[in-house]
Formats: sequence, structure tokens, C-alpha cells
Amino acid sequence: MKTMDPFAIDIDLEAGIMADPKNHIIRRASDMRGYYADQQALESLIADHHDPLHYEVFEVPVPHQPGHLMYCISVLQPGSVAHECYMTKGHFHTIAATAEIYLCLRGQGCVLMKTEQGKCLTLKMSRGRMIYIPPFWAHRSVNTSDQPLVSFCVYPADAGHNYGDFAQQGFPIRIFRTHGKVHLRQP
Ligand code: S6P
Ligand code: ZN
Repeated sequence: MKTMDPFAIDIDLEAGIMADPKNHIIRRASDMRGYYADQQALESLIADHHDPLHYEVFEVPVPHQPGHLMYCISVLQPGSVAHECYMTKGHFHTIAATAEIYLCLRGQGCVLMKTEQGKCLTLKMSRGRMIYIPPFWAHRSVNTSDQPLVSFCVYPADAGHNYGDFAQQGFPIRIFRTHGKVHLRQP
């Protein structure tokens, strides 16, 4: 591995904003086809609301090599698709035996996690809460509030993202919010 010089970046912890990110990944509603239970409601959202922003990831990248740590700020907008709370696609890591840390900076929500063996867990997120996602657990963020859900994530830089068949299979639990009340549904 090449050596490199240390560097620093600034993060506004209140606002959850990384100064001068080099990568900005944008996911809109149209990128989420297949992920929500009510596909027709998603199509209506795309058509009627100009394909609204769903979530963004901000990064200052490091080499994707063993030994390095990748980190980012993830911002998931509030909203729902036929009452199913906005969520990220979710993924296993390509190198499945790699963990991840999520530190919630803003908002309320949860991280849904599942294993290949069919175990599924959800842990709540709120400002100051850190979630440790062990190796072999797929993970997805879900925003259950009316504010953006902002997390700072750290993971091995060579971990990679395996989205597999998440659009078809999803997670064994879906999260809905009706009249302000959050509830889980097992499809
Ligand atoms: C990366 C980490 C997050 C997600 C981001 C978007 O390992 O878990 O930065 O990439 O929240 O989610 P997804 O499932 O679209 O990559
Ligand atoms: Zn991850």
C-alpha cells in the first residue's frame, strides 16, 4: 500500500454538513423503483412531485484498499410512499465480513438489518446514537420523522456495496407511519 499524508475535513455536527465533499451521490424517487410495497404510489410520487430527492451521500474519498477507512455523511429526506417511510436501498458489503458504524447527527429513524440466514433486527436512530453494524449484516436507514435523517458512517474502504436483489426481496420488515404513529409490518 502507498503511504499518504493525513488530512482533515470539517463537519458541522449541528447541521450534519460535510465541508467541501468531493463525491455527492444523489438518489431520487425514480432510483427506488421496486423497493416500496406500493409501486403505483411511487410512480405517482415521481410523476406528481417532479421525481423528488430521496437521499444523498457526501464523501471525501480515500483509496478503496484494505487498511483504509471510508466515511461519509448520509442525508435521508422525510417522506413516505403510501405511508411506507422513505428509506435507503440497503446493501450487504461486497466483502461481507466487514462492519460499519452509523452515528446519527440529526433526525429520527432506524436502521433495519438482516443476515443471509433470515434474521432481521431494527435499532432506533436519534441524534447522538451510534449503531454498530457487525460483519454479515445488511443495512438500510429508514426516516420515521418530519426532518432529514443525517448519519455519519464509517466502514472499511475496501468493503464495497452489494445491492443484490434488494429491490425484489427487500427486508423482512417494512416501516410505515400513519397519522404520526410508526408501525412495523412483516410482508
Ligand atoms: C455505506 C453506508 C451508507 C450508505 C448510504 C446509502 O456503506 O452504509 O453510506 O451507502 O446510507 O445507502 P445505500 O444502501 O443506497 O448505499
Ligand atoms: Zn454499508
